[in-house]
Amino acid sequence: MQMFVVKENIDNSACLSKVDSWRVNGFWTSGQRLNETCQSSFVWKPSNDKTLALKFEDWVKGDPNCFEGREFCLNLWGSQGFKWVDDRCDEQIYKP
Ligand SMILES: [Ca+2]
Repeated sequence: MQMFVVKENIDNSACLSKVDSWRVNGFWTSGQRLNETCQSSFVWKPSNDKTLALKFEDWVKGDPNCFEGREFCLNLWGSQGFKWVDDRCDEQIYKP
């Protein structure tokens, strides 16, 4: 499984173009809540010492919902057109 690490602020069409070229069903990105609390905003974290503000958002309707108070990571969900979903960071989304 690949991780889509956003290293610079790109627009949504560039993001989706990259995703589509990989032909996968979904994967994690470097998007995370700034802190592990549901009130914390999402940012891109290309490394432990760097954060980037989101310049666009493309959430699935109803997300981010921080379900059960444990969804701190951002993935692109294939069955939802690679829109964004917040999910548990330990969730295994790759199913061979
Ligand atoms: Ca969610």
